[in-house]
Amino acid sequence: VSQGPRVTQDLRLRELTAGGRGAIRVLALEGEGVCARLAPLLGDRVVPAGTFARVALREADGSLLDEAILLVESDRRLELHLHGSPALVERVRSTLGCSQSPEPSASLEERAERRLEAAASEPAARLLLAQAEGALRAEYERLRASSDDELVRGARALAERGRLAHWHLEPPRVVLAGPVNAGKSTLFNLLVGRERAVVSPAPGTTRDVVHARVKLGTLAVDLFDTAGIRALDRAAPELQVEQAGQELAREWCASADLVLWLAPAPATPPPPLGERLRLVHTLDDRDPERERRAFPSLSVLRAPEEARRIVTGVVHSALAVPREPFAPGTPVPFEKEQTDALANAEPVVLRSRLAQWLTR
Ligand SMILES: Nc1nc2c(ncn2[C@@H]2O[C@H](COP(=O)(O)OP(=O)(O)O)[C@@H](O)[C@H]2O)c(=O)[nH]1
Ligand SMILES: [Mg+2]
Repeated sequence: VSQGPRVTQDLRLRELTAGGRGAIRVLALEGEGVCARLAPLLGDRVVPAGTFARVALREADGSLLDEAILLVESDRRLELHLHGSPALVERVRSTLGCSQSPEPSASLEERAERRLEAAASEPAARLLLAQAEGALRAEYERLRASSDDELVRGARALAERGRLAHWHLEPPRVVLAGPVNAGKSTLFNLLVGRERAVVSPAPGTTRDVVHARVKLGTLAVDLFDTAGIRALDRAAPELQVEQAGQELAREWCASADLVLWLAPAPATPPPPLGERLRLVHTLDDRDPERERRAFPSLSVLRAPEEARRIVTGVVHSALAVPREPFAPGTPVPFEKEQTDALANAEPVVLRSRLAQWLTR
């Protein structure tokens, strides 16, 4: 019998960062031949066992997914340190075809309780508490005993709630971007509530990406202030740091859940990010035309509280964050894997998934 290529299966992905949150997310990948499985994402670059390297993760079409730190322990285990977008982690997971095994031995209630300890906001805490007290289990049990029609209807309703709850459970990454001197850092400091980023009339002041967890209304958000975009003379050595800052800003925009493109009129054309981008005009105290704007317009210096309200409204509507919190005790799936399965599966598949979720 010839030895065909070994089928690599059962590659496990575990997240080491608590609760799947934070600016950096560390994933452990374990399984036979894990390095070979990762190779296509690395453009076949080899990182020897026992070493680490900064790598560019790319999709099949060559587009950049993320700059990551790769630590190779052995051919059976490696760690990836990614930037914190849930979408990015999901992409890596699906590209590698990993099985999702978030602590398989723990029950629904235990998993909800574990996440409760690190809940990012009050709505998230309330929602997780209800599931830790058994709301989701009770609904799964009810659905399992229902007719196919009722099962599908109930599963879709749960999936919709899971979708609405998503941004409370996984704080979105919101990036402030736009031309230099648009007031990005001034707005960032307002939202953070203290002087975190350097504000200056000198263009090119912000070079690194600055991060803070902030509250916008009831929603916790990971907010990033980036270097402004302006045309630079690439050859000028004194501008190279700023150039690198702009490069970084572009990368962060690409992996953000939402980009707020801040610009005083006339607006500099934003990058083509579609639904993940919202335009906001800034410095509107300087502009007599402000009444006629098609986009939300704010001035941090003239009306800071109004600016905060406007940004909160734009973020909530762009991400479709629900206005009303769930009633206490409402069953809500709190893991993406369950929400996805509930949204798409046929009755026979749903029944088997429910059985699986309920046995633990
Ligand atoms: N008139 C006015 N000036 C502002 C406003 N917000 C920021 N500035 C000023 O604009 C300059 C650039 O601000 P900064 O936040 O550093 O812009 P960034 O380059 O986009 O980060 C600074 O001198 C700020 O004080 C505003 O709402 N109105
Ligand atoms: Mg700045």
